[in-house]
Amino acid sequence: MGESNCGGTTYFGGFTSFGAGAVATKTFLLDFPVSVLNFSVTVMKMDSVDPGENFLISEDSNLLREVLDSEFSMQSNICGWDAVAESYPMNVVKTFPFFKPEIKINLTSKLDQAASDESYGFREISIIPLYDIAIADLFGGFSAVN
Ligand SMILES: [Ca+2]
Ligand SMILES: [Ca+2]
Repeated sequence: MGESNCGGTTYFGGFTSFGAGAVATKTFLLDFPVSVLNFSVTVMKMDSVDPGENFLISEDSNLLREVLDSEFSMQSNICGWDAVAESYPMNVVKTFPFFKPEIKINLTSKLDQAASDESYGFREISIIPLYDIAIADLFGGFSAVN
């Protein structure tokens, strides 16, 4: 899988790169105990994605978020072979409980045609740990300093 350009912005995947059956997977190590994660990724629908051909974000085999093709604020035929080179990225955010030392992210879609006909591109993945600690535990750990 490679990169593509859409409206002057470089995306991972996208036109001629991420079509039917494409899966992007990466495991991120978390070097500290985490109880809640905030995951975000910027997604761009490209060319002529058909209704219901949604973008899927999973943690291992657990679906975190199904991004509907209709959620994108754009028309069809953006950044395809004969298409308008404009960019309408959408930031997708999901916060969820998480208790493992690493997280395997899978990005795929319900596209059923070649990447030269319909595709999704993505960029700017972030994984932010959120500590779900009771306030009593948090302040209980401090020592008094005069
Ligand atoms: Ca299709
Ligand atoms: Ca097309």
